[in-house]
Amino acid sequence: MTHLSEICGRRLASIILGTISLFAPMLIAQAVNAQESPQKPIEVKITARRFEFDPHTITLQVNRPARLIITSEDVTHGFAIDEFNISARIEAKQTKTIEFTPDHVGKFQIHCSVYCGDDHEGMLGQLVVEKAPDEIKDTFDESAPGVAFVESNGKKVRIDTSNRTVTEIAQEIPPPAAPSTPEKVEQRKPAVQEPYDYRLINVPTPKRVLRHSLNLYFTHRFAQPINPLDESARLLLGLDSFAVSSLGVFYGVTDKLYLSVSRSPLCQRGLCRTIEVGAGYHWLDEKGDSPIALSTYASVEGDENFTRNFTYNLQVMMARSVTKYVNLFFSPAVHFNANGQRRFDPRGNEFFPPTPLADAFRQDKHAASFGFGVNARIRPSISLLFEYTPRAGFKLGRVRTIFNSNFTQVIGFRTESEPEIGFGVQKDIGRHSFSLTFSNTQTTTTARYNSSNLVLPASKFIIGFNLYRRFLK
Ligand SMILES: [Cu+2]
Repeated sequence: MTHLSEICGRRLASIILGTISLFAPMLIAQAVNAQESPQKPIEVKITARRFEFDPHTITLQVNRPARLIITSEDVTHGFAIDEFNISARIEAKQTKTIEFTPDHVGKFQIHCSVYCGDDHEGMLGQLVVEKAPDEIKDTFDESAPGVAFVESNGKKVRIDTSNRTVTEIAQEIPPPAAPSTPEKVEQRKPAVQEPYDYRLINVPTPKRVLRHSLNLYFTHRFAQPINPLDESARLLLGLDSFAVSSLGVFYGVTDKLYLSVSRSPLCQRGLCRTIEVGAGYHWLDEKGDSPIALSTYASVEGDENFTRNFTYNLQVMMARSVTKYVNLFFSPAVHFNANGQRRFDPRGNEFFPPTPLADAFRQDKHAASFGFGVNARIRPSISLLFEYTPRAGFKLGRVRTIFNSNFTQVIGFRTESEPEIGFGVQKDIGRHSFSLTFSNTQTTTTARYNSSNLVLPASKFIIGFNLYRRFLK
């Protein structure tokens, strides 16, 4: 009896020893690992270049320190993971090391936080934080004496000392850890950046105004038509002539809603210092379900620094790409009170001798405009622009006096006006865009860009430029 139990005991001991020797290397490795982890972080090398992170996805372990060694291959980039308050700047061709310990499991977006070019918004990566691998677990079967389970790295072994067997058990339907740790997939879709600017020459586009971005635009229109050249050459093609400069800002309240204010000195009969205040809403992007990009805009213009002669504009801006490089635009608008207070009609007392006939000459009070446009990207940062804006209702132009045959008496009036036409070339440089423009209008506010008191036919364009600059974002 004693002998037998001795033999049994020896066998039991040898089985356990054998099993332990089987798992010992793992145990030791695990122990070393556990000891090392506080000092030795997981090291990941990442390359940042326009417009990607390489590798795109990095995997770390929760509660295990990590060291990210990020090198920029070209220009200055940012490396940001909002959930872990990481935001680093990697100077051009430099390397930066970030150390941190992810404290929760999940998938998180990595994004570039320093503007680096046209497709900056799409410069994204992903951080996956996983659970640490399972440690060795051993349990005894309470109901069957002499039976033990050893579990490591997803493998489970059953050791039965009564019949001296070691069997690997297929994991019972693994109680999925998923419900207990719902992985938060944070995929913030970057706002789409359309391949065109906020205006062609004058016609506005449905380009999205980025949330919390402040945008500045500056337009400049000279007065002297380029044609005829023998006249304009003396004035450097008009560059020496009297010019009209307008300045505006707009701010993205959200990725859809924006507010704008601009000031333009010119409307008609000299200066009228118009201030335009408006709000726009970006409804649709061309990607996804919608065949077009669509924004709407409403504004009020008031002369003499927003104190009188108010005009109310409602506008819809639409765009559609026809190829990867060409976009078509249509931006119709209505301009209520565009000739309110009869302010563009002639007055009898402006003539000598006073001409009561002038008081009877009335132009329409309201106006509508239909801005058509196209842009064509011919180089990665250069686009050609064209637009055409016919109008209905009141057309700002020039009121001509009609005399009798021997020029002694005014017998009537007529309005001369031309639809707005413009073309230009646009160059984008980072957050700037610059357009050299040729158009037959000098005015740039919504009620006036589509017409001008210059009354220039298409053969007599003036030079101008538009300048956009995005701040804060
Ligand atoms: Cu960037």
